[in-house]
Amino acid sequence: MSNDTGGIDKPTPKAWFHVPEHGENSNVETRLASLEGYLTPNSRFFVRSHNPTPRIDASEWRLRIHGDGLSRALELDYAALRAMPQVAVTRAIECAGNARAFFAERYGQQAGGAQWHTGAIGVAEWSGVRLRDVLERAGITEAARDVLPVGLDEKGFARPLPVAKAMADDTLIALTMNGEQLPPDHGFPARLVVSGWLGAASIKWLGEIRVSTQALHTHWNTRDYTLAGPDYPAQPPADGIPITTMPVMSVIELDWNAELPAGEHTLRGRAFSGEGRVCRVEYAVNDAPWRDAHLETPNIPGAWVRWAFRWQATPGPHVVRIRATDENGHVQPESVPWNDHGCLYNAVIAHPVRVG
Ligand SMILES: Nc1nc2c(c(=O)[nH]1)N[C@H]1C(S)=C(S)[C@@H](COP(=O)(O)O)O[C@H]1N2
Ligand SMILES: [Mo]
Repeated sequence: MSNDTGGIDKPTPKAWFHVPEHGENSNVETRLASLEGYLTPNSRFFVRSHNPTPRIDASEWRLRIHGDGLSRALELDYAALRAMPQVAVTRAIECAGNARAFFAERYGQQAGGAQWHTGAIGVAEWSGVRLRDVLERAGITEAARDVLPVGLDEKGFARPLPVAKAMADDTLIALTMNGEQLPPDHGFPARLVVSGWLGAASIKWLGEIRVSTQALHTHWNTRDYTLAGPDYPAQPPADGIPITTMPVMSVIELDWNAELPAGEHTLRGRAFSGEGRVCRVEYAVNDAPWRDAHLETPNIPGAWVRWAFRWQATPGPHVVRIRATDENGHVQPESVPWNDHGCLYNAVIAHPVRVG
């Protein structure tokens, strides 16, 4: 292993990944400067796991679907899922804690958790079975309220979602990622993909789905992955507001404190907004006024859009700022109020660049 990432199965070379400070050893963020095409290759996709990657034998594996919101319990094996109609979607998965490190910069105090910069996001083409198709096969009833997918990793990571989101067209039990069998680190043999929601909704190594007529609560929608702190009301039993969709945000394909030669450069990056679509990206270098960056195609809702601008770089230190706006008029703010878990940091970031 080239980094201290012993819980992860795939190689994590420094050319492709950063290891965030104070992370567990099953966390790596994508080095955005290493991205090339629209999709994040599986080999470079960030990994955020609360437990080491489990080794699961697909031939022994079963998905158990049960609960009082169903007419019948169901057990599906890998072959049965593969035999059902397969659907493909291109969607982002972004950790709710992406960019958490910037709370420390702004408030002089670290929010608890891995100190991610902006690389805890990736976009892939996922294919598999609609969760809705499975729930309908189990005879989901009118009274069903919450759906709890449970992971097979050591401590059984599990976070509920409401029936409406579970039944959405693009909520998948994914079996493939960018045309390959799901890699072990990303949830083999099956993971949920919950479009536009925080990454923690997209349960990996799925083993069980419980459908309840009651509101469901786990550690992961009450004590963590909530907006909690002085500016946020508690929503008992949660210590704050349980996080659902991800806000508008942009990232730049440059390392922190990147060094560039003087001369003309094309600076590139990506912008995204939960379930929606980004329609404008602006940039400002140092104190210059905001100007529009060029948006490329494709621009898939729930995934991201690539942006670019030309920059005549003169020697010295510079600061590059990027600001995205989505189709609903949401703009990246100048600041984000403190929250104890350091989630949803989507403020404009002053990115330092040194030109030699
Ligand atoms: N079973 C299980 N699913 C999980 C997790 C986990 O620790 N265990 N981590 C979640 C979190 S917090 C995120 S951000 C995404 C990360 O997905 P990735 O590792 O494929 O990038 O997976 C989610 N699904
Ligand atoms: Mo996450």
